[in-house]
Amino acid sequence: MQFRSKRGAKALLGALFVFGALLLTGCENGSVYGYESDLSSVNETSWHLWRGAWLAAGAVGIFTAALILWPVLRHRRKEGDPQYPKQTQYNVPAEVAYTLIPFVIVAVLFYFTARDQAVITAKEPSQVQHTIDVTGFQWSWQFGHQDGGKDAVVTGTPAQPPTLVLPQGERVAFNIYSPDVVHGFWIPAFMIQIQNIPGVTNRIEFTANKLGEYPGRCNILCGRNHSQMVFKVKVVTPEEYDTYVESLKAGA
Ligand SMILES: [Cu+2]
Repeated sequence: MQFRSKRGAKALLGALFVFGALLLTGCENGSVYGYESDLSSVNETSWHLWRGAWLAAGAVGIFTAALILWPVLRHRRKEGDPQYPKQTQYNVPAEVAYTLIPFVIVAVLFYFTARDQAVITAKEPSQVQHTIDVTGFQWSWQFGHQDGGKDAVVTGTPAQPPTLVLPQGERVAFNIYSPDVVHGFWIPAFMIQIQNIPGVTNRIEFTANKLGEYPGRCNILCGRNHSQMVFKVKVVTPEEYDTYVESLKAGA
């Protein structure tokens, strides 16, 4: 980029500043970060980590852009300057700084990630009100509602994707199975994904907070019809949930 005048440089810096300010002042609760902050118990933790990571990335990006643009704009070669500026490699303070600063960034991200992951994956058996077995198979999903015994099972097909019905405000434990290859149980709006691994039972617990319907998907490339491994999540009131499980039993 060539700037004929200082005005061009100032305009660019101004645009960067406005962009940065917009990024940093994103609204508190909306989906400006692509997710809602309170749709599920996972969002309540993950959303803040997600936002924090974006803000940190934005701050680092703006700082780095400024470090690049400052010499580019202010220290351009003038008439009479030598072809190359004075070379200053092996500057120990500079090298220590650019080793230390990335280390600090990674350490901070690691700390918050580990802290929040512990919350998200915590098992609280005394607070679990329902247990659902989630089996991902080539190429659909099966949801077994343990409240209803062996018969309260929904099995989907690629042509008829199943619906996972969840009770609003009640903590559900999910046992995650696969009989064939690795699948990924993913509910994007709930900021949750956990792998279905053959021979391993993964477990996750969470609470759906708001009534509504949300798309679910497999997010591990698992074979030819991977793209058809979709399902729907429907959050209903606890009373409706009980009625639903009863109807599954009766219909079986
Ligand atoms: Cu799959």
